[in-house]
Amino acid sequence: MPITKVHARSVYDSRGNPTVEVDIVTETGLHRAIVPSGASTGQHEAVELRDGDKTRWGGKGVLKAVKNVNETIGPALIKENIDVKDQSKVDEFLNKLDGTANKGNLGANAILGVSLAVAKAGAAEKGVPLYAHISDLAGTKKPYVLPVPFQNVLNGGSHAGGRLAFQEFMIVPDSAPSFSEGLRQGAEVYQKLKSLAKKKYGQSAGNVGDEGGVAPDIQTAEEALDLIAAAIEEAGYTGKMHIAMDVASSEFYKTDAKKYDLDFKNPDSDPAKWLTYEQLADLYKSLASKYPIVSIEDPFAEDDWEAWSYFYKTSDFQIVGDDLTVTNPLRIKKAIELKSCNALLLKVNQIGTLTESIQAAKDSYADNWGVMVSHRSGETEDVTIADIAVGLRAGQIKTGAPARSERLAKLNQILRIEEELGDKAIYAGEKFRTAVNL
Ligand code: 2PG
Ligand code: MG
Repeated sequence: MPITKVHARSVYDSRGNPTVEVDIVTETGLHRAIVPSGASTGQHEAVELRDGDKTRWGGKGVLKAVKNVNETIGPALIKENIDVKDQSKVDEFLNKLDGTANKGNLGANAILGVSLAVAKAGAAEKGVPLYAHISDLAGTKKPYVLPVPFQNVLNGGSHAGGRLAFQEFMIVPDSAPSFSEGLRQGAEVYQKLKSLAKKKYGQSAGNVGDEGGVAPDIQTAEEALDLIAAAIEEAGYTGKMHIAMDVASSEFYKTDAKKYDLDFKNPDSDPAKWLTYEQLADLYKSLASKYPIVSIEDPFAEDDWEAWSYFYKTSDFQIVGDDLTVTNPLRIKKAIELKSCNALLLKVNQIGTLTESIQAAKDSYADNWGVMVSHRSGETEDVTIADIAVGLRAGQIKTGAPARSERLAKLNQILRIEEELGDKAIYAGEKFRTAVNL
Protein backbone atom coordinates (compact mmCIF):
# COMPACT_ATOMS: atom_id res chain seq x y z
CA MET A 1 0.00 0.00 0.00
CA PRO A 2 1.49 3.31 -0.98
CA ILE A 3 1.85 6.31 1.31
CA THR A 4 -0.63 8.91 0.11
CA LYS A 5 0.27 11.74 2.45
CA VAL A 6 3.10 12.85 4.71
CA HIS A 7 2.44 15.89 6.83
CA ALA A 8 4.40 17.39 9.72
CA ARG A 9 3.40 20.11 12.16
CA SER A 10 4.89 21.80 15.18
CA VAL A 11 3.27 20.76 18.48
CA TYR A 12 4.44 21.13 22.13
CA ASP A 13 6.26 18.79 24.48
CA SER A 14 5.85 18.38 28.25
CA ARG A 15 8.13 21.35 28.96
CA GLY A 16 6.19 23.60 26.61
CA ASN A 17 8.83 23.55 23.89
CA PRO A 18 8.01 22.96 20.23
CA THR A 19 8.54 19.51 18.77
CA VAL A 20 7.81 17.70 15.51
CA GLU A 21 4.68 15.63 14.90
CA VAL A 22 4.40 13.60 11.70
CA ASP A 23 1.25 12.16 10.10
CA ILE A 24 1.50 9.43 7.49
CA VAL A 25 -1.61 8.37 5.61
CA THR A 26 -1.97 5.03 3.86
CA GLU A 27 -5.02 2.95 2.94
CA THR A 28 -5.19 1.78 6.58
CA GLY A 29 -5.64 5.34 7.81
CA LEU A 30 -3.65 7.94 9.71
CA HIS A 31 -0.42 6.98 11.52
CA ARG A 32 1.12 9.56 13.81
CA ALA A 33 4.35 9.96 15.76
CA ILE A 34 5.65 12.76 17.97
CA VAL A 35 9.35 13.26 18.64
CA PRO A 36 10.67 13.69 22.23
CA SER A 37 13.48 15.99 23.33
CA GLY A 38 16.19 15.84 26.00
CA ALA A 39 17.62 18.45 28.40
CA SER A 40 20.75 16.63 29.52
CA THR A 41 21.64 15.75 25.97
CA GLY A 42 24.86 14.03 24.99
CA GLN A 43 27.22 15.93 22.71
CA HIS A 44 27.38 12.97 20.35
CA GLU A 45 23.64 12.65 19.74
CA ALA A 46 22.21 13.05 16.25
CA VAL A 47 21.29 16.65 15.45
CA GLU A 48 18.01 17.98 16.80
CA LEU A 49 17.25 20.73 14.32
CA ARG A 50 16.07 23.92 16.03
CA ASP A 51 15.31 27.18 14.21
CA GLY A 52 17.61 29.33 16.34
CA ASP A 53 15.39 32.39 15.79
CA LYS A 54 15.53 33.93 19.27
CA THR A 55 12.42 36.03 18.65
CA ARG A 56 10.23 32.91 18.52
CA TRP A 57 10.19 30.23 21.23
CA GLY A 58 13.61 31.48 22.38
CA GLY A 59 15.22 29.87 19.35
CA LYS A 60 13.67 26.46 20.00
CA GLY A 61 11.22 26.45 17.10
CA VAL A 62 11.18 23.37 14.84
CA LEU A 63 9.71 25.01 11.76
CA LYS A 64 12.77 24.13 9.67
CA ALA A 65 12.46 20.47 10.62
CA VAL A 66 8.72 20.59 9.85
CA LYS A 67 9.46 22.18 6.49
CA ASN A 68 12.06 19.49 5.76
CA VAL A 69 9.38 16.83 6.26
CA ASN A 70 6.70 18.64 4.28
CA GLU A 71 8.82 19.83 1.38
CA THR A 72 11.68 17.33 1.09
CA ILE A 73 11.20 14.02 2.92
CA GLY A 74 7.46 13.63 2.28
CA PRO A 75 7.45 14.16 -1.50
CA ALA A 76 10.60 12.04 -1.93
CA LEU A 77 9.20 9.18 0.18
CA ILE A 78 5.89 9.15 -1.69
CA LYS A 79 7.73 9.14 -5.01
CA GLU A 80 10.05 6.32 -3.95
CA ASN A 81 7.01 4.18 -3.12
CA ILE A 82 8.79 1.91 -0.62
CA ASP A 83 6.73 -0.75 1.16
CA VAL A 84 5.94 0.69 4.63
CA LYS A 85 6.52 -2.74 6.12
CA ASP A 86 10.13 -2.60 4.95
CA GLN A 87 11.37 -0.38 7.77
CA SER A 88 15.08 -0.80 7.07
CA LYS A 89 14.62 0.23 3.44
CA VAL A 90 12.63 3.29 4.46
CA ASP A 91 15.23 4.28 7.07
CA GLU A 92 18.09 3.71 4.67
CA PHE A 93 16.33 5.96 2.19
CA LEU A 94 15.87 8.67 4.85
CA ASN A 95 19.55 8.48 5.77
CA LYS A 96 20.63 8.75 2.15
CA LEU A 97 18.35 11.70 1.60
CA ASP A 98 19.95 13.44 4.57
CA GLY A 99 23.45 12.50 3.44
CA THR A 100 25.28 13.24 6.70
CA ALA A 101 26.49 10.95 9.50
CA ASN A 102 24.58 12.79 12.24
CA LYS A 103 21.37 13.73 10.38
CA GLY A 104 22.51 17.32 10.49
CA ASN A 105 21.03 18.20 7.15
CA LEU A 106 17.34 17.38 7.53
CA GLY A 107 17.41 17.01 11.34
CA ALA A 108 17.09 13.83 13.41
CA ASN A 109 13.79 15.18 14.74
CA ALA A 110 12.38 15.41 11.20
CA ILE A 111 13.70 11.97 10.24
CA LEU A 112 12.61 10.19 13.44
CA GLY A 113 9.04 11.47 13.20
CA VAL A 114 8.78 9.94 9.73
CA SER A 115 10.56 6.72 10.71
CA LEU A 116 8.25 6.04 13.67
CA ALA A 117 5.07 6.99 11.82
CA VAL A 118 6.08 4.61 8.99
CA ALA A 119 6.54 1.82 11.57
CA LYS A 120 2.98 2.37 12.77
CA ALA A 121 1.74 2.27 9.16
CA GLY A 122 3.69 -0.96 8.65
CA ALA A 123 2.11 -2.57 11.71
CA ALA A 124 -1.36 -1.52 10.55
CA GLU A 125 -0.80 -2.97 7.12
CA LYS A 126 0.21 -6.29 8.67
CA GLY A 127 -2.80 -6.02 10.98
CA VAL A 128 -0.65 -6.53 14.08
CA PRO A 129 0.14 -4.39 17.14
CA LEU A 130 3.21 -2.18 16.89
CA TYR A 131 5.19 -4.28 19.41
CA ALA A 132 4.61 -7.38 17.26
CA HIS A 133 5.82 -5.59 14.13
CA ILE A 134 8.93 -4.41 15.99
CA SER A 135 9.50 -7.94 17.27
CA ASP A 136 9.41 -9.16 13.64
CA LEU A 137 11.80 -6.42 12.52
CA ALA A 138 14.25 -7.19 15.34
CA GLY A 139 13.83 -10.98 15.06
CA THR A 140 13.31 -11.41 18.82
CA LYS A 141 11.94 -14.70 20.09
CA LYS A 142 8.71 -15.40 21.98
CA PRO A 143 7.14 -15.28 24.50
CA TYR A 144 7.07 -11.53 24.81
CA VAL A 145 8.85 -10.05 27.82
CA LEU A 146 7.26 -7.16 29.69
CA PRO A 147 9.84 -4.72 31.05
CA VAL A 148 10.54 -3.79 34.66
CA PRO A 149 9.34 -0.18 35.01
CA PHE A 150 12.25 1.82 36.45
CA GLN A 151 10.30 4.66 38.06
CA ASN A 152 12.11 7.94 38.55
CA VAL A 153 10.53 9.08 41.81
CA LEU A 154 13.03 11.77 42.81
CA ASN A 155 14.39 14.32 40.33
CA GLY A 156 17.58 16.35 40.56
CA GLY A 157 20.33 17.54 38.22
CA SER A 158 19.21 19.44 35.14
CA HIS A 159 15.63 18.17 35.54
CA ALA A 160 14.85 20.05 38.74
CA GLY A 161 15.58 23.17 40.77
CA GLY A 162 17.36 22.56 44.05
CA ARG A 163 20.98 21.70 44.67
CA LEU A 164 21.04 17.94 44.09
CA ALA A 165 23.56 17.04 41.38
CA PHE A 166 22.47 13.49 40.55
CA GLN A 167 19.61 13.57 38.06
CA GLU A 168 17.43 10.51 38.67
CA PHE A 169 16.59 8.19 41.54
CA MET A 170 14.52 5.25 40.36
CA ILE A 171 12.74 2.47 42.18
CA VAL A 172 12.97 -0.96 40.58
CA PRO A 173 10.11 -3.37 41.39
CA ASP A 174 11.97 -6.40 40.09
CA SER A 175 10.62 -8.97 42.50
CA ALA A 176 6.99 -8.19 41.68
CA PRO A 177 5.16 -11.07 39.98
CA SER A 178 4.02 -9.02 36.98
CA PHE A 179 4.37 -5.66 35.27
CA SER A 180 1.09 -4.35 36.65
CA GLU A 181 2.00 -5.40 40.19
CA GLY A 182 5.40 -3.74 39.78
CA LEU A 183 3.70 -0.57 38.67
CA ARG A 184 1.31 -0.74 41.60
CA GLN A 185 4.19 -1.11 44.04
CA GLY A 186 5.92 1.84 42.44
CA ALA A 187 2.80 4.00 42.57
CA GLU A 188 2.34 3.18 46.27
CA VAL A 189 5.94 4.03 47.11
CA TYR A 190 5.63 7.26 45.11
CA GLN A 191 2.64 8.42 47.20
CA LYS A 192 4.47 7.64 50.44
CA LEU A 193 7.54 9.46 49.17
CA LYS A 194 5.52 12.54 48.37
CA SER A 195 4.09 12.83 51.87
CA LEU A 196 7.44 12.03 53.51
CA ALA A 197 9.21 14.68 51.41
CA LYS A 198 6.63 17.29 52.44
CA LYS A 199 6.80 16.28 56.09
CA LYS A 200 10.57 16.44 56.20
CA TYR A 201 11.37 19.33 53.86
CA GLY A 202 8.17 21.42 53.77
CA GLN A 203 5.21 21.65 51.40
CA SER A 204 7.25 22.74 48.37
CA ALA A 205 9.26 19.51 48.48
CA GLY A 206 6.23 17.77 47.00
CA ASN A 207 6.60 19.80 43.80
CA VAL A 208 7.83 17.70 40.94
CA GLY A 209 10.65 17.88 38.41
CA ASP A 210 10.56 17.37 34.64
CA GLU A 211 9.95 13.62 34.89
CA GLY A 212 7.29 13.71 37.61
CA GLY A 213 9.51 12.78 40.55
CA VAL A 214 9.49 14.86 43.74
CA ALA A 215 12.20 17.49 43.85
CA PRO A 216 13.07 18.50 47.41
CA ASP A 217 15.88 21.02 47.75
CA ILE A 218 18.40 18.56 49.17
CA GLN A 219 22.12 18.52 48.54
CA THR A 220 23.33 14.95 48.70
CA ALA A 221 22.56 11.57 47.17
CA GLU A 222 22.45 10.07 50.68
CA GLU A 223 19.54 12.34 51.64
CA ALA A 224 17.68 11.33 48.48
CA LEU A 225 18.34 7.64 49.05
CA ASP A 226 17.37 7.82 52.73
CA LEU A 227 14.08 9.41 51.79
CA ILE A 228 13.38 6.76 49.15
CA ALA A 229 14.39 3.91 51.48
CA ALA A 230 11.97 5.33 54.08
CA ALA A 231 9.16 5.50 51.50
CA ILE A 232 9.85 1.91 50.41
CA GLU A 233 9.70 0.86 54.03
CA GLU A 234 6.44 2.70 54.75
CA ALA A 235 4.89 1.08 51.69
CA GLY A 236 6.00 -2.33 52.99
CA TYR A 237 8.49 -3.24 50.25
CA THR A 238 11.82 -3.22 52.08
CA GLY A 239 13.93 -6.04 50.67
CA LYS A 240 11.49 -6.47 47.79
CA MET A 241 12.52 -3.56 45.66
CA HIS A 242 15.79 -2.18 44.30
CA ILE A 243 17.03 1.31 43.46
CA ALA A 244 18.70 2.69 40.32
CA MET A 245 20.28 6.05 39.60
CA ASP A 246 21.00 8.11 36.53
CA VAL A 247 23.79 10.39 37.66
CA ALA A 248 23.95 12.20 34.28
CA SER A 249 27.44 13.25 35.27
CA SER A 250 28.32 14.89 31.93
CA GLU A 251 26.21 17.77 33.26
CA PHE A 252 28.67 18.47 36.07
CA TYR A 253 32.01 17.39 34.62
CA LYS A 254 34.61 20.15 34.58
CA THR A 255 36.53 19.23 31.45
CA ASP A 256 39.58 21.42 32.09
CA ALA A 257 40.00 20.34 35.70
CA LYS A 258 39.00 16.74 34.80
CA LYS A 259 36.82 16.75 37.91
CA TYR A 260 33.21 16.31 38.92
CA ASP A 261 31.38 19.17 40.66
CA LEU A 262 28.54 17.96 42.87
CA ASP A 263 27.65 21.59 43.58
CA PHE A 264 27.34 22.50 39.89
CA LYS A 265 24.21 24.59 40.23
CA ASN A 266 26.00 26.96 42.58
CA PRO A 267 27.88 29.64 40.62
CA ASP A 268 30.30 29.98 43.57
CA SER A 269 31.03 26.27 43.82
CA ASP A 270 34.39 25.61 45.54
CA PRO A 271 36.85 23.88 43.14
CA ALA A 272 38.66 22.37 46.12
CA LYS A 273 35.62 20.16 46.66
CA TRP A 274 35.40 18.83 43.10
CA LEU A 275 35.95 15.08 42.84
CA THR A 276 38.34 13.05 40.74
CA TYR A 277 36.81 10.06 38.98
CA GLU A 278 38.38 7.75 41.55
CA GLN A 279 36.71 9.68 44.38
CA LEU A 280 33.38 9.65 42.56
CA ALA A 281 33.72 5.88 42.00
CA ASP A 282 34.33 5.46 45.74
CA LEU A 283 31.19 7.45 46.47
CA TYR A 284 29.15 5.11 44.21
CA LYS A 285 30.60 2.07 45.93
CA SER A 286 29.82 3.37 49.37
CA LEU A 287 26.25 4.21 48.28
CA ALA A 288 25.86 0.75 46.77
CA SER A 289 26.98 -0.83 50.04
CA LYS A 290 24.33 1.11 52.02
CA TYR A 291 21.37 1.01 49.64
CA PRO A 292 20.00 -1.73 47.35
CA ILE A 293 21.39 -0.19 44.15
CA VAL A 294 21.28 -2.41 41.06
CA SER A 295 21.98 0.01 38.24
CA ILE A 296 23.90 3.27 37.70
CA GLU A 297 23.63 5.26 34.49
CA ASP A 298 26.21 7.76 33.21
CA PRO A 299 28.40 7.50 36.32
CA PHE A 300 31.07 9.40 34.39
CA ALA A 301 31.15 12.00 31.64
CA GLU A 302 30.53 11.18 27.99
CA ASP A 303 34.21 11.32 26.97
CA ASP A 304 35.89 10.30 30.21
CA TRP A 305 36.51 6.79 28.84
CA GLU A 306 39.30 6.09 31.30
CA ALA A 307 36.95 6.56 34.27
CA TRP A 308 34.35 4.20 32.82
CA SER A 309 36.87 1.39 32.28
CA TYR A 310 38.25 1.90 35.78
CA PHE A 311 34.80 1.62 37.35
CA TYR A 312 33.68 -1.31 35.18
CA LYS A 313 36.47 -3.55 36.47
CA THR A 314 35.34 -3.45 40.08
CA SER A 315 31.52 -3.19 39.93
CA ASP A 316 29.02 -5.96 39.67
CA PHE A 317 25.86 -3.91 39.21
CA GLN A 318 24.52 -2.71 35.90
CA ILE A 319 26.44 0.23 34.42
CA VAL A 320 24.35 1.98 31.80
CA GLY A 321 25.71 4.12 28.97
CA ASP A 322 23.54 7.02 27.88
CA ASP A 323 25.51 10.17 26.95
CA LEU A 324 28.47 7.82 26.50
CA THR A 325 26.87 5.58 23.89
CA VAL A 326 24.01 7.77 22.53
CA THR A 327 22.27 4.74 20.93
CA ASN A 328 24.94 4.92 18.25
CA PRO A 329 26.40 1.63 16.93
CA LEU A 330 29.87 3.22 16.57
CA ARG A 331 29.97 4.50 20.16
CA ILE A 332 28.54 1.18 21.40
CA LYS A 333 31.32 -0.67 19.58
CA LYS A 334 33.92 1.51 21.26
CA ALA A 335 32.33 0.99 24.68
CA ILE A 336 32.35 -2.77 24.14
CA GLU A 337 36.01 -2.71 23.13
CA LEU A 338 37.08 -0.55 26.05
CA LYS A 339 34.85 -2.41 28.51
CA SER A 340 33.19 0.80 29.61
CA CYS A 341 29.71 -0.35 30.57
CA ASN A 342 27.41 -3.34 30.40
CA ALA A 343 24.08 -1.87 29.39
CA LEU A 344 22.65 0.48 26.80
CA LEU A 345 20.16 3.23 27.39
CA LEU A 346 18.14 3.18 24.18
CA LYS A 347 16.68 6.53 23.11
CA VAL A 348 15.28 6.62 19.61
CA ASN A 349 15.90 10.32 19.10
CA GLN A 350 19.60 10.02 19.94
CA ILE A 351 20.12 8.15 16.67
CA GLY A 352 17.07 9.16 14.66
CA THR A 353 15.59 6.03 13.04
CA LEU A 354 13.88 2.89 14.29
CA THR A 355 16.18 0.62 12.28
CA GLU A 356 19.34 2.06 13.81
CA SER A 357 17.76 1.86 17.28
CA ILE A 358 17.03 -1.84 16.74
CA GLN A 359 20.60 -2.33 15.54
CA ALA A 360 21.92 -0.59 18.67
CA ALA A 361 19.93 -3.02 20.83
CA LYS A 362 21.14 -6.04 18.86
CA ASP A 363 24.77 -4.97 19.05
CA SER A 364 24.35 -4.55 22.81
CA TYR A 365 22.69 -7.95 23.25
CA ALA A 366 25.49 -9.55 21.24
CA ASP A 367 27.94 -8.53 23.94
CA ASN A 368 25.58 -9.63 26.75
CA TRP A 369 24.68 -6.09 27.69
CA GLY A 370 21.34 -5.17 29.17
CA VAL A 371 19.11 -2.75 27.27
CA MET A 372 16.91 -0.15 28.95
CA VAL A 373 14.47 1.63 26.64
CA SER A 374 14.10 5.27 27.65
CA HIS A 375 11.93 8.33 27.28
CA ARG A 376 13.39 11.86 27.15
CA SER A 377 12.83 14.51 29.79
CA GLY A 378 10.79 16.45 27.22
CA GLU A 379 8.00 14.00 26.32
CA THR A 380 4.58 13.84 24.74
CA GLU A 381 1.51 11.62 24.56
CA ASP A 382 3.28 9.39 22.01
CA VAL A 383 3.73 5.89 23.48
CA THR A 384 5.92 4.25 20.83
CA ILE A 385 8.72 3.43 23.29
CA ALA A 386 6.39 1.15 25.24
CA ASP A 387 5.93 -1.01 22.14
CA ILE A 388 9.65 -0.82 21.42
CA ALA A 389 10.53 -2.11 24.90
CA VAL A 390 8.18 -5.08 24.46
CA GLY A 391 9.11 -5.74 20.83
CA LEU A 392 12.83 -5.74 21.62
CA ARG A 393 12.46 -7.90 24.75
CA ALA A 394 14.49 -5.22 26.50
CA GLY A 395 13.28 -6.18 29.98
CA GLN A 396 13.71 -2.61 31.27
CA ILE A 397 12.04 0.70 30.55
CA LYS A 398 12.48 4.07 32.21
CA THR A 399 9.77 6.56 31.60
CA GLY A 400 9.71 8.78 34.66
CA ALA A 401 7.57 8.71 37.77
CA PRO A 402 4.15 7.08 38.06
CA ALA A 403 2.80 10.64 37.73
CA ARG A 404 2.21 13.13 34.87
CA SER A 405 0.40 11.83 31.82
CA GLU A 406 3.29 12.08 29.35
CA ARG A 407 5.13 9.61 31.64
CA LEU A 408 2.16 7.38 32.48
CA ALA A 409 1.03 7.21 28.86
CA LYS A 410 3.85 4.72 28.23
CA LEU A 411 3.21 2.73 31.40
CA ASN A 412 -0.52 2.64 30.65
CA GLN A 413 0.26 1.32 27.17
CA ILE A 414 2.24 -1.55 28.71
CA LEU A 415 -0.75 -2.30 30.97
CA ARG A 416 -2.85 -2.64 27.82
CA ILE A 417 -0.22 -4.86 26.19
CA GLU A 418 -0.06 -7.01 29.33
CA GLU A 419 -3.82 -7.44 29.26
CA GLU A 420 -3.85 -8.25 25.56
CA LEU A 421 -1.02 -10.79 25.75
CA GLY A 422 -2.14 -12.55 28.93
CA ASP A 423 -0.08 -15.71 29.35
CA LYS A 424 1.72 -15.06 26.07
CA ALA A 425 3.99 -12.68 27.97
CA ILE A 426 6.31 -12.98 30.94
CA TYR A 427 7.60 -10.27 33.28
CA ALA A 428 11.35 -9.70 33.19
CA GLY A 429 11.54 -9.31 36.97
CA GLU A 430 14.96 -9.95 38.49
CA LYS A 431 16.27 -11.11 35.11
CA PHE A 432 15.89 -7.63 33.60
CA ARG A 433 19.54 -7.53 32.55
CA THR A 434 19.27 -10.70 30.48
CA ALA A 435 15.63 -10.52 29.44
CA VAL A 436 16.40 -11.05 25.79
CA ASN A 437 17.58 -14.60 26.57
CA LEU A 438 14.69 -15.59 28.82
C1 2PG B 1 18.46 10.83 30.62
C2 2PG B 1 17.22 11.48 30.11
C3 2PG B 1 15.93 10.80 30.33
P1 2PG B 1 17.24 13.80 28.99
O1 2PG B 1 19.46 11.50 30.90
O2 2PG B 1 18.52 9.62 30.69
O3 2PG B 1 15.64 10.53 31.66
O4 2PG B 1 17.18 12.85 30.28
O5 2PG B 1 16.12 13.42 28.10
O6 2PG B 1 17.14 15.19 29.56
O7 2PG B 1 18.57 13.56 28.35
MG1 MG C 1 20.64 9.57 31.24
